[in-house]
Amino acid sequence: MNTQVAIIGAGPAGLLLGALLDKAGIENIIVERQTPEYVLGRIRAGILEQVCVDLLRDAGVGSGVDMGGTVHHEIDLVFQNKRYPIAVSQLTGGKVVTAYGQTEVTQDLMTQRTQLGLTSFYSADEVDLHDIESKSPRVSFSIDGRRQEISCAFIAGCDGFHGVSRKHIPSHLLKEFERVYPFGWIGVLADVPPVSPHAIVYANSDRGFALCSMRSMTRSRYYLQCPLTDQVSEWSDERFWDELKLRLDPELSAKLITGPSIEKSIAPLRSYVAEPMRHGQLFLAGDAAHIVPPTGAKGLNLAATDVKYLSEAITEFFKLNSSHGIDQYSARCLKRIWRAERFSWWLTSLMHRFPDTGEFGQKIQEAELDYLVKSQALSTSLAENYVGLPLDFGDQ
Ligand code: RFL
Ligand code: PHB
Repeated sequence: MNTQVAIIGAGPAGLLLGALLDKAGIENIIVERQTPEYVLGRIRAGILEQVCVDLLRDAGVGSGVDMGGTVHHEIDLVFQNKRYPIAVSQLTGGKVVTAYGQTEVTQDLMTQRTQLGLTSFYSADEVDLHDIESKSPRVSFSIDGRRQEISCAFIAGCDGFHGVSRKHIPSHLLKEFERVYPFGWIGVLADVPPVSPHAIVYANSDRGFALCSMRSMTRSRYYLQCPLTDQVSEWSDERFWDELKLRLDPELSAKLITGPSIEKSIAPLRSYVAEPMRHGQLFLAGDAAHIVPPTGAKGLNLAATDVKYLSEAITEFFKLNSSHGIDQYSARCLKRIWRAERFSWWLTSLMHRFPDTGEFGQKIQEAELDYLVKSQALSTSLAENYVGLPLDFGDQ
């Protein structure tokens, strides 16, 4: 098989890249290790920046988020049992975020890809990359035991943190930056109305962090900080709801509607960046190149901007015969990535209980939160990062 771009991974990064390239008239094939059902079953992101919503519209799948998304103008911070609204929209000249699930984004892109008749291989085993330093790289894989091969001009490694692509960058050329946090998040999805439908709630309690989010007016997503050693089986629904109530302010606790969970999982928290994001004809995008802890809701949004830059660069190469975009790709992405890494690390540090910082650490957090909600300068800093810094931030 021949194509212009072979995309490894059918998560949001791979699917969105495929859609944007197709719009620009560039052929692409996606190779995914899992089944479509498995990909859709992973419950992850829920908050989209405006830049991400605009990209979904550009890719031709805006109707899902336009009809099913809930626009948020505010986020709420809870500490010392009190809730403080941060008017992110007012503080950023009218910018908003939209609550719309990664599962829904993925489903919209998958449906469109099927309707357009674009080629995707799911359940691909032993995916391998070849000759990435040459002008004609290849991707090989097995479907039902039969070996297949794609020849292409570029390979996009959109295969997430545990994918194969990044491993093809020689280790002496790849610099990795990492911080692993000493706790995880247990998340529950339930068909109950969200306790706070118009603002995501981030709670710093002396029992640990809690987050109230949503997927729709009838489906909620909640998270609790938990020890990394915890197993999902140790968290009955009842234990989860009881603990969540203890970490929220009294008004929200009283309003919380509980019900049976439809999904429950534990995720570790990590900050990670791999530099550079290109080697030869291989380009990394999304979680394949970087991870942020989910506290700032930046992971999917960063994947979307990587893919925007990559689709522009590849289009420039094929349509204008210019390598400028592909040569700048890694540096252009990394500027935005490190800003989001800083913000996600800061919000994670501010909102969680750290086992080793004790009461001193908690007092410092409370002093900073108190300053944050009273200072227009610090609230504005939180707000402008939360809605997403402009694409041309710092370029003027
Ligand atoms: P994905 O989604 O991991 O997709 C990668 C795909 O590649 C496939 N794959 C392979 N395919 C072929 N060959 C191989 N060898 C392969 N190895 C892997 C995988 O099966 C998969 O289908 O990466 P992508 O596309 O870069 O997307 C990134 C996002 O998924 C991620 O950044 C976000 O989910 C992070 N995140 C959040 N981001 C936000 O912007 N807003 C949020 O509110 C938000 N909340 C979250 C989150 C992540 C979370 N977890 C579980 C880490 C909440 C949580 C709890
Ligand atoms: C989610 O809805 O899953 C979500 C929302 C906000 C975050 C992280 C996850 O910061």
